[in-house]
Amino acid sequence: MTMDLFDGASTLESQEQLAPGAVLLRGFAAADERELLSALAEVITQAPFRHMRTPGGLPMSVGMSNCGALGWISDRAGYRYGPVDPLSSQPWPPLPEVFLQLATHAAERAGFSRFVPDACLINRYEPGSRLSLHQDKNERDFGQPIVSVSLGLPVVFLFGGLSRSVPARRIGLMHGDVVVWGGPARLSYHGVLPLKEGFHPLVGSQRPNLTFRKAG
Ligand code: MD3
Ligand code: FE
Repeated sequence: MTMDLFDGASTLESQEQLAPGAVLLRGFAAADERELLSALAEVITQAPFRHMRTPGGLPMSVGMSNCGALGWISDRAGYRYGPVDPLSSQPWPPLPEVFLQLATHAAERAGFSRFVPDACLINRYEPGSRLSLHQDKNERDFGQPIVSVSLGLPVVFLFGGLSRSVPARRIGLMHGDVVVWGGPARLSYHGVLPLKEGFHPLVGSQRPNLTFRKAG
């Protein structure tokens, strides 16, 4: 456990291996919270949150957007990555430098020294929003990790195994927590329980989550 004192604010950081390849960096993003949130707000003015539809046609409860060269898209045609925001017919906004720095530093800390994400999926949970158990399989190279950054309200994250039938562990993820999912954990089933009501002083009644990927 390390403690950093700066600007009158203090942050507690710790590092924990959840499973082979899965590293939880508690508080890793806390020092950058304001820069991250203002960069996020700028991205969202260009590519607003929207409720994408599953291939079955139902709107997802999580609002989503993207930044980076590629963005994750779900619609009646299926799940995929693409360079253009279907709402604006424009390229997704570029990855803000503070996003890129955070993702590469977190990956490095977890032992992935050459992670260069080209996609950031931005999920926005509101009270009641959930994400059912799934695998992330739309990326080209499963040798590359995914880095996730939790902001705002806390949530219970479900971390399962390589088959749907493995019972999932429940892990609390809070504002500033970063998880690197690589190696044997890369294809684990995972999900998020419904977000509870609450209020975060900087973020309000929501949970933005950033997931950085090397998609192409
Ligand atoms: C474990 N997002 O966007 S982040 C997703 O909190 C997604 O918004 C969740 O699952 C969220 O696909 C979870 C943690 C996460 C992300 C990707 C993973 C865990 C993962 C990929 C493989 C294994
Ligand atoms: Fe996922």
